[in-house]
Amino acid sequence: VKTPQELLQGLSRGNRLALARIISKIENRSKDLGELLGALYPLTGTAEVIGVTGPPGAGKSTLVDQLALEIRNQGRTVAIVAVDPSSPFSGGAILGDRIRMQRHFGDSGVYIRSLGTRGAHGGLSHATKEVVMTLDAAKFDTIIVETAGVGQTELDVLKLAQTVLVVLVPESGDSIQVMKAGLMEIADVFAVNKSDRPEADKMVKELITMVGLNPHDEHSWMIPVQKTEAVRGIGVGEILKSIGEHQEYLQRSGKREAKAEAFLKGEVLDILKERLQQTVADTWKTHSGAEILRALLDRKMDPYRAARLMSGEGS
Ligand SMILES: Nc1nc2c(ncn2[C@@H]2O[C@H](COP(=O)(O)OP(=O)(O)OP(=O)(O)O)[C@@H](O)[C@H]2O)c(=O)[nH]1
Ligand SMILES: [Mg+2]
Repeated sequence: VKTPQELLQGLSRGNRLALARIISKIENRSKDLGELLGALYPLTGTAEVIGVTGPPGAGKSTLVDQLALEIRNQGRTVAIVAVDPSSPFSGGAILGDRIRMQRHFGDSGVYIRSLGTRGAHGGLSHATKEVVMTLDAAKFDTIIVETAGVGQTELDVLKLAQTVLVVLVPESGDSIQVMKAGLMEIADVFAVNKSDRPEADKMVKELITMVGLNPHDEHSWMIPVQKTEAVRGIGVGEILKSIGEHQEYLQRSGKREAKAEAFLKGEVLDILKERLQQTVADTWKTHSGAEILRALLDRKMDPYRAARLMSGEGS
């Protein structure tokens, strides 16, 4: 059994086994996780984190694989995290993962990991954030987080990304869907994939119009709309260029730090909530917890005072 310190040393040396061990600890909510992630935190903060979302079957995975190849061609390393709240599987169990790995076989500059609901006790989005933090500490230049849909878990996951790429297809259609799903609010770059199909140009035009209708001034980021044909690698370079430009924009405008700030505040709040929940659950089991509960039932105490007592604020 490796100590957290040994695991961290392994991680910084690029040891893939150490990386895999830490990720299993995250999934199993291992007891020394807090200590481990705490020690790991100072090593983070350098990775470019890209979120990718869009409707099922839009070609997200295909596009992400192409982006990974392009990133490798530029000499940078890349980690892909595929998050699927509907999948009970985790780790290397997903068939698609193995197929993906084969494309990058023997290339230690690419790391691919799926996360399903198995073992994600603290919530899948929480586990995903921790995995991304670990990959950041492992010094991957770019981390791509691919999510399956636009549910709450997915939106939560996308908060940790600096740049969000939304992948659409001409059929998924009408721009109204984009508005309804709130995609305009989260997108930093649009890809209109499967542009080999008719209607692609029409959709590009509609999206550009919609972007223009968004309130903006000369300092705003205008969401670029790019046509792609992921299966043939067409338009991939342009997407990567747009992502790079958005990263520069974040840096220049100070929004990168503002995003990090909002994210970290949320993190601390999440940790506090988790702890408070545990404290409250523990209190009910004690003698004074039972007394409080009796007093509540007898209307001799109100829930507000009970909460004050349990948070240690006194009466
Ligand atoms: N014609 C065409 N097919 C494509 C293109 N890109 C992807 N596909 C195909 O679309 C199907 C779905 O692609 P995926 O990459 O798995 O899509 P996804 O968005 O990751 O799907 P989920 O993860 O299941 O939501 C596959 O059969 C791809 O080969 C494209 O540009 N043109
Ligand atoms: Mg996919």
